[in-house]
Amino acid sequence: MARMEVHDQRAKLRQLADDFSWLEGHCLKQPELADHAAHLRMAAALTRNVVGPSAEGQLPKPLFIAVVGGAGAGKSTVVNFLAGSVVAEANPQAGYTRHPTAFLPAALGTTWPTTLGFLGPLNRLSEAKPADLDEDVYQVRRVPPTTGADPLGDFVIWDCPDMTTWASTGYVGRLMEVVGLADVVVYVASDERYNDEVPTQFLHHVVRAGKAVVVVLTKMREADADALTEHFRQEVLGKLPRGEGGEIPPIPCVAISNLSPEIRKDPAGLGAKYRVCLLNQLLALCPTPVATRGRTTRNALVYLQTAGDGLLDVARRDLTELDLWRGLVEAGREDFEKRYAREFLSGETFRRFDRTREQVIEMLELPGPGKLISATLALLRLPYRYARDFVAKLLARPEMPTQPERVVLATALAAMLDSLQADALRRASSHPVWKQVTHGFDAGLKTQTLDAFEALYRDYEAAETDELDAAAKAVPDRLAAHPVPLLFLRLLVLAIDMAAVGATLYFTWGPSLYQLLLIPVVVSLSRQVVELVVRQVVEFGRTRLRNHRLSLVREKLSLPLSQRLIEWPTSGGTAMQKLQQVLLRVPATIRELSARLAPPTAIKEPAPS
Ligand SMILES: Nc1nc2c(ncn2[C@@H]2O[C@H](COP(=O)(O)OP(=O)(O)OP(=O)(O)O)[C@@H](O)[C@H]2O)c(=O)[nH]1
Ligand SMILES: [Mg+2]
Repeated sequence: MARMEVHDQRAKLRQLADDFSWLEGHCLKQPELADHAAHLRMAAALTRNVVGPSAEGQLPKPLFIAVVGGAGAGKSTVVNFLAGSVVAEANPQAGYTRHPTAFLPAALGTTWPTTLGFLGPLNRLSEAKPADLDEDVYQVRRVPPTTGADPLGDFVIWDCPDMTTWASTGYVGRLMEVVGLADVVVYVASDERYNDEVPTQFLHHVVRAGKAVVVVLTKMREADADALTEHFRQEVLGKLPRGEGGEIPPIPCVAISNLSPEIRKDPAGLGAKYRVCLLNQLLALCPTPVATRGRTTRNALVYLQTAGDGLLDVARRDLTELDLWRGLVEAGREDFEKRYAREFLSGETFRRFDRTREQVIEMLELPGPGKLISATLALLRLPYRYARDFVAKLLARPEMPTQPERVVLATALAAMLDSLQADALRRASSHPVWKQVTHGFDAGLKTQTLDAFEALYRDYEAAETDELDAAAKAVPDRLAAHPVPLLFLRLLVLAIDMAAVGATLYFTWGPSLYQLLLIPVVVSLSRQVVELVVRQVVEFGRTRLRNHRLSLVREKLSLPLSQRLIEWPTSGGTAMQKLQQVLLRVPATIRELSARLAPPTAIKEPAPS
């Protein structure tokens, strides 16, 4: 691999482990996701301690054994049996061991993994300290050399803290880090607490992570050994989850019955019977370092893939709540628009259109010599005009004072924000998204949104002025641009007048003064008809403008503002934004790693029979 590539891959692995850790923290904040937290912690540990070193071509030696179990189960004692001498501090106080200690066989020399980020958050102690030191540290100790070949010469043995309180964040993180590293996990359970819930749950995680497991049952009476083993097989091992698709070897059970203090002090001599049995089972699971580490890595990748698939579960609740937020904002936007239509548009008369009407009627007057006719007709209609204006004045209702448009919009927006704030507050205890939105409102989200509105409004105002002008001038402009149809309309209007006059004269023939009085009435009537038609045309334009105005408000104001609000929880470096980032990044990185480390093997064609 080129240097660039190595560097790139390291950064990606580090990012992946960090993302898992971040997701774990995210889950710990939500009680119903606590179960995922353990998965994610395991995934982070596997990334740092198995996948990372393998990707960098770390040698399969040393292999790692992690000895785990409930408090006081006898883990430290089992470590001594594995090492063949008393190296670990066994202590009657349950929960004594508080940080992991690695015991290096003499045969291994100074070999120690050097991958960056190895054992993640744990710092290596430079000097020996008591096993009950309760800090995020680990220590490395040497096993004194034995006479003859050491059967576990390739293995580092880890004495681990218990997992009794592993649901809390305390020292269990240290345990998980080492379990992630392990090629074999030795699970110790004592007779009185062999079926405790928390250690058993932990065993489930270990198996799902694809670790090879050896069970050691301790402290039972010699006579009960077989019965207890059988019981454990059925009650605990029988209920293990199925693996994630990796190759998980069967789980052997070794019984170490109640040991006298003398045997405990001499594991390789007086305790040899138990020790040999334990070593045999363990070594049977580890044919060669290459095969063993290969399995650990493959299973880790399988686990990471399923962890990647499980991410959506982690985020499902968040995404549902985000959808809910989106729905609330959308509903708020619709209310906002309805309120604008009701409180402003429906009362808005667009006075500008009154001028349009007059303009159109003027345009219908005859030009040139026709002016004379128009003037005559106008003269004849004079009494009608006065009467009409007089009646109109009588009937006119005082105009309703409407609020300025900007005020109506700003008020509607403020109301929408208040209602969103109340909604978020009501849900604040149900999910972090709402808490975040509530904090946002406390920190001025409303003012920010109203400021954004003011800025958008300037744009909107410019657009609406142009639109009003264009809409009002539409009919006169069109008439002016088409002189032939205009002339036709003018003649039509004239023809109506003439026809009315002609018809009146014809039907009431026999000249008299009354008949002459009828003529102003008739031309007034025909004028009334023309004006009605013009009014209808202009009114049509007005309605169209109202609809347009609503879509203009939507386009320039309500959509951008609601979009802003919808995106608010997932922008500006918030937890939700990070969540979305991580959800995209993690599966992509895992796919890439899997492709690089375990290229899919070609499916073999079945041999023709
Ligand atoms: N009687 C008897 N005591 C044992 C046996 N095995 C271990 N012990 C004692 O039980 C106590 C706990 O054993 P440890 O090996 O320290 O257990 P552990 O699982 O490491 O415990 P923590 O580190 O405290 O979680 C110690 O005092 C041991 O000496 C046994 O077979 N019989
Ligand atoms: Mg211990």
